[in-house]
Amino acid sequence: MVLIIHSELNKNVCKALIAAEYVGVEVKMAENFQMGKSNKSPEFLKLNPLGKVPALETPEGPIFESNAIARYVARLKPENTLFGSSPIEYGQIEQWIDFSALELDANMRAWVFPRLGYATYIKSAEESYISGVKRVGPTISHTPLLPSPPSPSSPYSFSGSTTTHL
Ligand SMILES: N[C@@H](CCC(=O)N[C@@H](CS)C(=O)NCC(=O)O)C(=O)O
Repeated sequence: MVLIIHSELNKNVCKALIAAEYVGVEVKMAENFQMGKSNKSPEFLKLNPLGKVPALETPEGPIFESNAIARYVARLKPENTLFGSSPIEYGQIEQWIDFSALELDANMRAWVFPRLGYATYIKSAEESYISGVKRVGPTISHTPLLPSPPSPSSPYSFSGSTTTHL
């Protein structure tokens, strides 16, 4: 089974692509995807009415939200324990997914977007987001490491490293 994911190549779509590689599921990027055009098309809006990427096509229906897509992919092979195999493992995995999205990603986006011209720059707000990022740093540097995915065959794989941060 090959699943098609609609997106430009960005950090959000990479969540699913990385999970797919660990689990051994084939996820392909939709061909000729054009950000700002493809994601506004009627076909895409059937996958995600918000018009945001990524969106995944599955045989049973579409899924949007990058974390939900990554979780879906991670659970596709019951014999693969990427998503854990006990309540404590499920809890710890969800903990890191939420930590990444809510503590790290949210602060980084809010810090960087005004600098890129996507939002209004407010000095005091930037200082608060920077201290938010600095606060999570020590936690990240103490996270356990996962082994590299077994097959580095995907064009999106990160070659050359033997371990990867969770
Ligand atoms: N919470 C969503 C965020 C999706 C999102 O904001 N995607 C951006 C690209 S990274 C997008 O599609 N922007 C286009 C738009 O807002 O119209 C997820 O994790 O999938």
